[in-house]
Order: sequence, then C-alpha cells, then structure tokens
Amino acid sequence: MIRTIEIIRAHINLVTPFRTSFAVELDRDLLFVRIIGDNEEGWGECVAMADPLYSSEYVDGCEEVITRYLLPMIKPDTTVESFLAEAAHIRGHFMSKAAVEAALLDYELRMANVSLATYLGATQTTVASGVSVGMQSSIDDLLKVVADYRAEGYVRVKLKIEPGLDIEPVRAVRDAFGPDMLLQVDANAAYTVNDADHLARLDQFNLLLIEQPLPEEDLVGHVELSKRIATPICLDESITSFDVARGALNINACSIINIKPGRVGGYVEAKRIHDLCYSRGIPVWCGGMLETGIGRAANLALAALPGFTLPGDTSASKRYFTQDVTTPFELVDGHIEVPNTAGIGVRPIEEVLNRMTSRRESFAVSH
Ligand code: SMG
Ligand code: MG
Repeated sequence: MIRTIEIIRAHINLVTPFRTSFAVELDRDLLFVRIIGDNEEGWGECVAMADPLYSSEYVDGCEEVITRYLLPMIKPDTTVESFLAEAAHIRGHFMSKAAVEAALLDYELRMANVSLATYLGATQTTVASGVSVGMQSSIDDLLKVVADYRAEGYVRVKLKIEPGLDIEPVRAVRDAFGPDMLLQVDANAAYTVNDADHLARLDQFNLLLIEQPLPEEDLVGHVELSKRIATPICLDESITSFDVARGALNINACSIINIKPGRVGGYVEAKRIHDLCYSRGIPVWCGGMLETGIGRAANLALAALPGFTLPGDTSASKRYFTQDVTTPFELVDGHIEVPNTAGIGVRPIEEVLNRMTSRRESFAVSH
C-alpha cells in the first residue's frame, strides 16, 4: 500500500551553459516525486524548466498542480492505470502528470520485479546516443565543442538554431565533419512560415531533420512549410498527446516525431505514440529535457523500443553534470546501456541528493 508521497525540490548546475533560441540554461531547478509504500518506493522526475519558455509549463507551476490536484487522487491502492484514468480529467499539465505517473510506474514495477524496459516492450539493450549542442559564441567555438563530443563517441549531432544563427553554423559543421556525420537542427519554434525560403537553404546540408521550426500551435504552418523545404520536419513541442501526434501525421505536418514522455503526460502515452508511429513506419527518437539520472533512466527504457530508429538526445551524465543524482550513465562506443533491473533501475544517491535538496515535503496518503 502507498503510505506517503514526498515532493523534493533540488538544484543542480550544468557543466556548461546550454543556449537555445528561447533561453540560456545554466542549471536545473529540480522536482522529484517519491512514492513510498510498505515495501517499496518509486521515483519520478519532473521535466519542466524553471520558466515557461520551452512550453507553457514551469516547475513551480507543476508543484502547484501536483500537490493541489494530482496527489489528492492517490489512495493507498492507486495504480498507474487508475491514476491515469482520474488524471485525464485535468486538462493539459502533461509534465506534472508525467512526473507522478513515472513515480507510480517505478513503484509498481519494483513491486512486480519487472524493469520499465521490459514493461514497455524494449527490444534493445543499449541505445545509440546523440548530443544536443547549444549555440556558441563563435563558429570556432562551435567546431571545437562538436569535435569534443565526436571524440567522446556521440553518433549524431543536433545543433540548436535561430534566425541569423543557422545557415553558416550548419555549413561550418557539415564542412568540418563531412557528409557522413548524422546531423540535425532544432529551432525550438524560432521561425514563422514566412521564413520558408530561408529554411530551404538548409536543404543543401543533407540534414536528418529540422526539429520544431514553427510555434507549437502552428501545425498547419508546418504542413505548408513541409511543401517548401526538402529537409524532413520533426515535431517536438507541438506533440503533446497521442491525438495530436495522429493528427499531425494525418495532415503531413511532420514525418518524424521526437517523443518526450514528460511533454506527453508520461510513459504510457509515449508508448502509445511510439506504437502508432511504428505501425505507420514513422521514425521516432527520444528527446531530452536535461534530466538527471532519474529521468534519463526511464527515457533509456523507452528509447529501447523497436520504433526508436534514430539516435536520441539521451546523452551521458557527464555531458550535463559533474555529479549526477544517480550512478552516472556512460557512453560506450556511442551507446548507453538500458537499465534492466526492477522499475527504472536506478535510485538517487542519498547523500548527493541531500546536498542538492532545498525543500522536501511529505504528504500522508489515506482513503
Ligand atoms: O537532455 O540533452 C538534453 C537536452 C536536449 O535539446 C534538448 N532539449 O527542444 O529538444 C529540445 C530541448 C529542450 C530542453 S532545452 C532546455
Ligand atoms: Mg526540441
């Protein structure tokens, strides 16, 4: 039986600033959900950033939604399935729901002694690892950063772009690393459909894809853009649910999907999107939200499903943090091992997490 739920707020610095078209991230403001039962516990990490810049969700808002609306739904005998059915009545707030779902899943699977990978239907024991490279202050710096990641073994490079920091950086990287390097770009919604001719200039670089060129809500703009550029369009921010994914594919707003469990309300919904794409031959890959080892472990389990045919943003721990909350995930020959023990397979290292923790609140669970 579930007895207590803890909300843990903590802080961790990034090893290097991460600049995107919407912000520069220097650190992460963390929120963990810990489900404590009679014999087991489960952990979930909320992927929301400190401010509503990537999407409308932000971590303090998530704490409010979780404590005010989601935790009261949890009873001693709540299951992942019963929680999802009830949480469906709350509109939106995918990242809040996903954090609670992840903790419940970890708890339930640990009790059943089943790994998340097995539960989701994983077919791979390691996952090919790509790296997301933030914008740099010069092209020389960018080339150096990419060279370092390549030397570490990352099999695919994603460059963050925005208007004015697009064609030339991409050209420089393509020229320096050759035509065979797997290369893609992510605009985080920085363009409008009026930029179609400009974005068509990226076609010459043989990119795997362009991720989220237009605003989240502009699915129809992506349809139009897809007719005017040759680079395949991949959606990230726009895909907030199975229904949106199906609609986007039906109208040809994208030909590839970045699946982030946090953005779609959890691993169960993420698997549904994977299954849909797999059945239609649409490639998917697993995105990242600068997660610690808690969120990363669960993402690796998902990324081991058969439809994840493109390398994801599931990089090694040291790409993000000097000291991860869990035992670090390491890159071996460009791949990361999928955890295969019960639940998400990892736990926070207590003294490490304690050092980072700013606040811990406990909620008693009753009928
Ligand atoms: O976890 O390696 C990671 C980050 C990958 O680029 C990444 N994420 O739009 O895909 C994306 C961004 C969202 C988070 S940026 C703060
Ligand atoms: Mg993205």
